[in-house]
Amino acid sequence: MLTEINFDGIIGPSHNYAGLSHGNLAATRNRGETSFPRAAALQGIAKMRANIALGLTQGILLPHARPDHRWLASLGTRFEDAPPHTQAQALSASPMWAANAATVSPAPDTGDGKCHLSVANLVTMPHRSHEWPETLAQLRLAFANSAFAVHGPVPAPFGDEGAANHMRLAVEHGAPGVEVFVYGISGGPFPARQHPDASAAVARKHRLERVLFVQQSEEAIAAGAFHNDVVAVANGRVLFAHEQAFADKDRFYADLRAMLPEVEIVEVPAAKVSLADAIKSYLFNAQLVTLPSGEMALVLPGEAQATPSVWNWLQEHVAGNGPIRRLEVVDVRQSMANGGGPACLRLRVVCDPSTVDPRFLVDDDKLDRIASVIEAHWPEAIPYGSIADPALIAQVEAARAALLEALDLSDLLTGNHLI
Ligand code: SUG
Repeated sequence: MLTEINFDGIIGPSHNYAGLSHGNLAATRNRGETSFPRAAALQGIAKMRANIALGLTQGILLPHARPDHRWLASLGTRFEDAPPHTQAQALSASPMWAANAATVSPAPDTGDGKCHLSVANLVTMPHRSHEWPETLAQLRLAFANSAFAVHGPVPAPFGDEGAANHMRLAVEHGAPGVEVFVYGISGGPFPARQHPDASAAVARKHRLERVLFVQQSEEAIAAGAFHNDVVAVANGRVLFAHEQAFADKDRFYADLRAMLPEVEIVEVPAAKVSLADAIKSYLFNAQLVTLPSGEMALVLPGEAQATPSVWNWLQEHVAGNGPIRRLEVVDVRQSMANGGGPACLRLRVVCDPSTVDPRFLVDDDKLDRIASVIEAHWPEAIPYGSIADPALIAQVEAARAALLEALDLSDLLTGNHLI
């Protein structure tokens, strides 16, 4: 039985505000702030609990080794000797944003009937460019079953940021779907992080037949939508998007309707919610999910409730006949301050849960155990000026080791699994 599983990135103990992502307005605005890794990780756990309470299946991906000594060695340095910007890049907890871990094509969409996953190279941002080897190692463990095909990254310089720029529409999760790859060409002052050739390569490797390639609008990137999932989200047969998300929406909508006549497009007009409000509130970085009842819910960040234009639009939608029937508000403020909302924190995989390594699946009891490790080991606060402090580094490394041990995943500690 095919089910959608949300794999959330556990927020790592080195979570900090170094402002490393040009074009990500929240991250650059909060540069230099004190971060609260323990609270951040517990917010992530609470979000997972909210999803489980909705009746959804939940998985996890693990924090990576930080600082990344292997990456530093490949740059000919060590953490203590590296310049401050390199130290920050080596320490970022950015693997928490699992929507950028990989692109996933469920089995009903692929030529060989396997669920394909391609790890994202994330080459555009230096602090994210070294995530993929460890992500790949985790994917190979979690999805070792022959029901899956796990691929390495598309080579540089074709930037690939994974599921954040990919949407799947299907009448139901287990039915064949249309996969939509959204790429950027230009973003005004900001980089376009998804290269069209990377999207095309992933679609070929996944042996997809029903595919659309759609350009993200330049104005959306320039306004701070550094990934498509900041301005659009899809689930089942519903596409929920801002009016200004795509460069040529009329053509996209027409192509999509031709491929999936059952599609329902819920477009939020700029006159009701400006692009700026959509990006500030992360309205579209919500998890649009199908509940066991068959109804859809939107798992939203508190910032959406706090933005009047957004909340008014949502109230009207729910009061009317729209497909979103329920709103679930979660507090992921620590991640949001780095530009990562509820949807950034999760990677969706449609598969049979019995084919996934159970160490990567969670229920409330396991989340209790993870929360105890976080409470005991995660730093309470990281003032930006202290990110190179040796005592902090020792705590960060010990915290991850304690978590991996508690989850019987110490194999990931040695680094031997990395290519
Ligand atoms: O890549 N922030 C992430 C946020 C990713 C959000 N993901 C999705 N939209 N799916 C990024 O810009 C900031 C980290 C720092 O500055 O240390 C950061 O990497």
